[in-house]
Amino acid sequence: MSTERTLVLIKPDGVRRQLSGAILARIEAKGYVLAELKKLSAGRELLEQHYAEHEGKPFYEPLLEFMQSGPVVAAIFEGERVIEGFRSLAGVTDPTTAAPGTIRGDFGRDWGLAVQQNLVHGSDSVESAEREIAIWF
Ligand code: DAT
Ligand code: MG
Repeated sequence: MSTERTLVLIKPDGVRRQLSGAILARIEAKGYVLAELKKLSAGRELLEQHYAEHEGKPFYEPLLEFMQSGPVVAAIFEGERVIEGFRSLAGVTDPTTAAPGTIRGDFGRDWGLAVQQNLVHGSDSVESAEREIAIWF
C-alpha cells in the first residue's frame, strides 16, 4: 500500500443544497486528509477534459450542462487507498440504489431530471486521479 491522492468534486447539486460541509466532514471523519480545496465555476473546456471518457454517450451533453449549472467544490484528499475508499464512501453512481450510509445513498435520489444528480465525483484509478488533479489544480 502507498499513500494516494484522489480528486473529489462536490457537484452543483451538492453545493446548491449546502451540503459541501457535510460531505467534506464525512471524508475527513473517515480519516482522509484534505490537501487542497477550492470553489469554482467550471467551464465547458475544463469539463470536456474531465469527462473525455464519456464523450458520445447519451448522458454526455446533459452532464456537461448540469456541471455548468452552478459552482462546484474541488478537493484533493490524501491517504492510504483513498481512491477506493472515497468511491466506497460515495456509493454507486445511481443515487436511488446507492446504499444507505454512503454520501449518494443518504443525500441523493432521482429527481426526475435529465442527468443523474449524484452529488460527488471521485477519481477511479491512480492514473485518473493524477490526470484529473492536473486538470482542476
Ligand atoms: P461515477 O461518477 O460513479 O464514476 P461514471 O464515471 O460512469 O460514474 O459517470 C460519470 C457521471 O455521468 C455520473 O456521476 C453521472 C453521469 N452518468 C453516468 N451514467 C449515467 C446514466 N446511465 N444516465 C445518466 N447519467 C449518467
Ligand atoms: Mg467516473
